Amino acid sequence: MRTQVGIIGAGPAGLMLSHLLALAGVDSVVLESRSQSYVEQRVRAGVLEHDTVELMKATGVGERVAREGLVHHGLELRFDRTRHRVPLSELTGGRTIVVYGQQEVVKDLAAARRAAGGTLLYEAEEVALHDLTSERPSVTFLHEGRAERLECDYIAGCDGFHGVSRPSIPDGATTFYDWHYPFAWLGILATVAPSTEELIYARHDRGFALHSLRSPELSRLYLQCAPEERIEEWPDERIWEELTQRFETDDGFVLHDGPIIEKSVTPMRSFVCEPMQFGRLYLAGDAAHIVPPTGAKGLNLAIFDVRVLAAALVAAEQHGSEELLAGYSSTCLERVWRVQHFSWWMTSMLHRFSEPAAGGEGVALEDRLQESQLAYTVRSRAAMGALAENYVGLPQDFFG
Ligand code: RFL
Ligand code: PHB
Repeated sequence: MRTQVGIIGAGPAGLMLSHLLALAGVDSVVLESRSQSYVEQRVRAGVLEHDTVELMKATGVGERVAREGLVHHGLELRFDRTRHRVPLSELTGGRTIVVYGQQEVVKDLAAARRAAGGTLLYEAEEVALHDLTSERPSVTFLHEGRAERLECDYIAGCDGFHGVSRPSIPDGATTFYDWHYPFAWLGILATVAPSTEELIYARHDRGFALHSLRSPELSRLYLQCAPEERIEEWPDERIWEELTQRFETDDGFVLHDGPIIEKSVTPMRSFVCEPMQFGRLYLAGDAAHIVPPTGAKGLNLAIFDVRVLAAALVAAEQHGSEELLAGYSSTCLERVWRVQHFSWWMTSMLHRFSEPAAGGEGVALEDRLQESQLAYTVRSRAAMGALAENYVGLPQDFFG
């Protein structure tokens, strides 16, 4: 088998890359280890930045997000039993975010690739990368019981944090920056109307909680828990009780509960691989970096990477110019580090790092710092503006 660009992984990064390349006339093959239904049902992100949605619309995969996506103009920070609205659009010259499930983005992209005759091979096993520093790298794999070899000009590693692409780079060729947080998120999807119109990020002595949504009938909520938390110890009633306490306000906020249809625990880390490239292998999305989900950035960053990578691969394939490819990693990393900082900052401001102090004594320094930072953020228009412009996504031209 032969193609111009071999793409490992059919998540948002791999599928969007294949889609953008096809629009420019560059051929690709996407190899995915999971089944199509697994990939299209995996519940993950929900917040799309302004430019992510604009890109979907501009490239012909935005019809459903335009119809079904929930456009939001603000969010709420909740602490000390009090609500504080952050008017995102007002602070960013009219930019918005759109709430639309990641699996819906994946479905839309995969459908577009299939309609255009693209090759997506699901349930590819034993995927292995070869000859990355040669001009003819290749990928071997098993598909429907047959051993295959895909010869390519370039390989895009879009296979997420646990994929094979990054580990195929020899030791010492890249530097890893890695940080684990001392907590995780327990996430649920519930068939109940959201108790809020806008997302609520709540800081509470019992830990962080987030109220998000998917549709007028589906709510998505998260609560901070221990990294080693066992999901079996969280029956539905316990989850709702905990969430109710963390969202309580002095003005009587009511959290509606309902049947929980999905539950999972996500550990939190910050990770960057520098450079995002080795020989003719280019890493994009979670394969190259992980951000804690408090900033709602991972999927958006993955889309930004492949937008840069697609332009660079098109220049190389169609004009023989590798200049953009040479700058791929440094172009992406500017945004990656800005987003890393924002995600770390949101996480640090809203989560509980230590156990609640007994009897109110010995309150940790970080508690006081969080309280001060939150109060400043909602009182200062400049501070709120900084949160808003990062949250909706800094525009393309910000990084020069
Ligand atoms: P993905 O989505 O992990 O896709 C990688 C694909 O590669 C496949 N794969 C392989 N294929 C072939 N061979 C192999 N050896 C392979 N190994 C793996 C996998 O099966 C998979 O299909 O990475 P990609 O495309 O880079 O996309 C990144 C996003 O998925 C991720 O950053 C977001 O989900 C992060 N995230 C959020 N991002 C946002 O922008 N906004 C949000 O609101 C948001 N909320 C979240 C999140 C992530 C969460 N979890 C579960 C980690 C909320 C949560 C709880
Ligand atoms: C979600 O809707 O899944 C979501 C929203 C905001 C976040 C993370 C996840 O920060």
